[in-house]
Parts: sequence; C-alpha cells; structure tokens
Amino acid sequence: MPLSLPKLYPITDARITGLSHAEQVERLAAGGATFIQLREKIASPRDFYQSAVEAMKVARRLGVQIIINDRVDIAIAVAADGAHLGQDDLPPERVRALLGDSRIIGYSTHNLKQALEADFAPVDYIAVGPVFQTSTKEKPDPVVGLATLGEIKRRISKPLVAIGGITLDRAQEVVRAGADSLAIISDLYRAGDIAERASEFLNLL
Ligand code: 3NM
Repeated sequence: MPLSLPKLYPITDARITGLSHAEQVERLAAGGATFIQLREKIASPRDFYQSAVEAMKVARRLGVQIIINDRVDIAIAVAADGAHLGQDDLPPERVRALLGDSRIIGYSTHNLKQALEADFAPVDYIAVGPVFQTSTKEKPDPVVGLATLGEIKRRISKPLVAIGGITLDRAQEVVRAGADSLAIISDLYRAGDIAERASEFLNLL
C-alpha cells in the first residue's frame, strides 16, 4: 500500500535550535507534527544514537513516527519507523534488505533523472530538492524550482516530498506544484515558538 504522508514533514536540527532531538520532537508534536526526521550532521554516531533513543521515547509516547537520516544502523538500533537515504548512502535495495518491508525508506533526489530512477527503487517516498535556495544544507545541489518539481510529480508514482528553502509564505505554491508533503528545517525554527510554527503550517495546508 502506498505510504500516506502528512503535509508537514519536519526535520530536526540541533545546531539551529540548540535543542536535543527529543525536545524538538516534543515541540513539533505539540504543534501537530506526526512524522519527523532526525537529522544529525555534527554529533558522533554514539551521541546521535543516544539522542535518538531519547527522541524515540518521546515519539512513542506522543504517537509520532520517526525517520532517521542517513544512518541505517541507528534506525535499526533505535527501532525507528524508517530511514532516509541520500544519493551517497547505502543503495536502497540493500537498505530494504536490512530494514524489511514494514519500515519506511525515503530517498533524496535532486533532478528528474534521479527521481525517475528512485520511482523504481524499493523506497516509499521520493524527496526532491532543493526546491528553492537553502543555506541549511552544505553544498546543496542546483535549485530544482517549481516547474521541474511539477514535471517530476507528473512522471513518478510514489509520494513526493519537496525540500529546500520552503517557508510558510511559499508552502502553498509548492503544494500546488505537486508536492504531497513539505520537508522543512529552518523556517520551523526561525520564529522561536516551534509548536506554533508547525501548527501554522498544518493549518495552512
Ligand atoms: N536536503 P531548509 S535541501 C536537508 O536538496 C536538505 O535534498 C536538501 O532545509 C536537498 O528547509 C535541505 O532550512 C535543507 O531549507 C532543507
């Protein structure tokens, strides 16, 4: 059965927020988020594992699904709901073998060719980005734009997650262009009240 994604897909960022992953999950869930990615680009694997354990406790208490970015080993170790892979991570086929059929696998793509390939890979959703310019990701790929996002949507069958530079102001146009879900980092944390910002997105969408 195809995965049904909520419209808002928040991604944690300990650097921007200065908060633990668990605390971010708590606040995002308070704003209505039900599907959250833990992304950690600084901490050691041991520290990420430990903070993911804490975040999983919060998530289970609040009924939130957790996807672990990049680290399939940590996704397995903390019994997360799935893993999100980049183009340089382990191949999706191998990750599917490791995670089994019941767990969610997401896959980042950055152009039409990659997205078309991803549609045949054993993954549950396809992320496309950066839709707009972003300063959150180091060395981002070239901006994809809304026209290409729309073309990708028309040519793939899997759920499409848009990512990169998406703000509350631009959320509706990204959905109109074809995104099933919006993955967001900085705009959730800029305003200060994380729960309120998450609920603003959900109310709008
Ligand atoms: N991946 P913000 S863009 C993590 O293009 C990430 O695949 C991207 O953060 C991609 O919402 C990006 O602050 C950063 O722009 C998203």
